[in-house]
Amino acid sequence: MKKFSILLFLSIIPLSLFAQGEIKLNQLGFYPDSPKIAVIPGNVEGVFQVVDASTGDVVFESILGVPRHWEFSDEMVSIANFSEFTEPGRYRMVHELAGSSYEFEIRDDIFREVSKASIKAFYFNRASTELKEEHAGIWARPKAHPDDVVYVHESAATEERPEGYVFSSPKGWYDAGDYNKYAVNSGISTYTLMAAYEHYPEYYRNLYLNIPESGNKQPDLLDEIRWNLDWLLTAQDPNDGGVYHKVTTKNFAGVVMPHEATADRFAVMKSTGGTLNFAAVMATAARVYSEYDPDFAEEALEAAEYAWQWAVQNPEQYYIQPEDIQTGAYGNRELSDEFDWAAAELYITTGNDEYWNARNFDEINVGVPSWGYVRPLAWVSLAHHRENLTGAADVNLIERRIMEQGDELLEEFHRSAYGVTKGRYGNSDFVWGSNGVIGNHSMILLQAYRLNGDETYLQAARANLDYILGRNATGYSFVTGFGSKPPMFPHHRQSAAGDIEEPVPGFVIGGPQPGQQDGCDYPSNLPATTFLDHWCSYSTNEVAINWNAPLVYLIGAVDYFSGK
Ligand code: G3I
Ligand code: 9MR
Repeated sequence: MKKFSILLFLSIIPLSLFAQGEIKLNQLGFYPDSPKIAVIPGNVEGVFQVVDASTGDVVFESILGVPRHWEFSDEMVSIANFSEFTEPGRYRMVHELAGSSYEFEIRDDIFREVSKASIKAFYFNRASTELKEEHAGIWARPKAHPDDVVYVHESAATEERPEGYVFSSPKGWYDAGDYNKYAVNSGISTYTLMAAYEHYPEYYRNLYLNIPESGNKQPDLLDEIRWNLDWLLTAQDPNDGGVYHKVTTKNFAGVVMPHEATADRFAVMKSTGGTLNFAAVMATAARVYSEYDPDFAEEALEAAEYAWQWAVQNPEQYYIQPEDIQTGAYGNRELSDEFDWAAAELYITTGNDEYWNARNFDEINVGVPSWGYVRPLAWVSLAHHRENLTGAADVNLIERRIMEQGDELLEEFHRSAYGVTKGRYGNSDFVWGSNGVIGNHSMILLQAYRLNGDETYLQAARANLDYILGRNATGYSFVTGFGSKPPMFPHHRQSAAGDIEEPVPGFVIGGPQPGQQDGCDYPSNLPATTFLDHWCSYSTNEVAINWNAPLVYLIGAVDYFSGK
């Protein structure tokens, strides 16, 4: 009967009403046992169906929730909840007026491939190496940016290393769609990947990424991270411990492949921000690599303490972009959070109370991490290590702080018409890199889940992953190569130059935000829909390591807790 009625309405409703993709859901799909939510725009009500993708048979039917307004896209939306349906398979969702969704799957390991790809994206952004076909497939490319000749820029000149001094600073990841390497943004990105390993080692020990180091004794994720740590170590001046803010060309390259971008590279200004990010990352690396590479761990800790000393002696070397340098600034004049984070990581790794006492942890709350606000990372690490801290730390306070932040986000999960936490902080959740923001919300939610085991925090994190993979107001899956409607024209030079049509997979693009700093012609001004899948749109459609890292963390955690 159900089958009959659906065929009947398919035949009588004009085709134009069936624009695929009006129904917003995770375009990959769902775990059998997890909540399954779709968002239906257009102020509609009534019955929705889940149909078998190949036969069209109705397999589940229920009633939409009451339409509600989502202020960030200024639309009325209803929730279709089909969590009760648990049968593995391929399906579509159908609603009489809203049409049909893209196909999706219900499967035990639904996010395994995207989990790997989100890490592999870092491999694709490696500087100083050829990407061989056996690892990179159709995205293979020649070696580029050896960075064995890097010039000290005037802004970084010292007696031992005057302007024009040449040193070698190879490896590392390209920051984003550009080809430069920035210490500040390396900080949160590298840390977040290490946190994924530190929190879920069993998951990552066996996750095979097919990178050149696969098969060595160390887990692939740690091999990938090491590529950037090796670069970062070279960005520290051995003469004083200070860290160059960036290794960069003077201007952004054109739309060319990496090996065609051959302009001179410069080490620009030592900064307190860059140096503190370095200290925090190296202190974390000293813990994370101690099992597989104790010598490296020791080297990392020494480098971290050296950097900390420089920062303490030079607390206000704010980055100022020199006139002849046009590339990313990552400038930041509020560094108390960088000091807190570096102190916390050094304290955890060394057990030395002096680091704890250097800061006032009693008074500060958590917040949401970003490249310019790293204090939450201190709390993430403190919470993970809370059983092994010295008496100086207040474990109850650490737990309370994480739970307060988790609860704040959870309020929005319950309130939001899209059922996500994005929007908790209003329009400021829709800034350049807004998909990184929701990734970082999720990272905090997952800490709350790890502390108290209440499934609601995990559900909220999974809902945020649904947002990234399609349950959002643009109807895109924001991860290249994944979903029915992924970005095809990201602001990623490697993807835009060359002859390969598909962009390099596994990258989350920055995401909608209304700033329009690139001056492209946008179809909308609203926070959640100002987005263009076009090269032009570097303010919404670029990729970046600090947005991919929380995606890695989120997918890995979800797959670890819910996947089979
Ligand atoms: O913090 C303010 C906030 O107070 C204000 O309400 C809001 C309103 O617009 O703006 C916020 O500042 C934004 C800032 O990012 C922090 O999110 C700026 O508008 C925005 O222009 C700025 O964008 C940064 C962008 O570079 C331009 O500088 C992004 O965060 C940053 O991720 C991005 O990074 C670039 C690198 O420079 C170069 N490599 C590519 C990378 C990704 O696009
Ligand atoms: O490609 C650059 C991108 O990586 C940066 O995030 C962005 C903002 O700094 O700038 C992009 O480069 C643009 C430059 O700023 C202005 N001219 C056009 C460039 C992109 O084609």
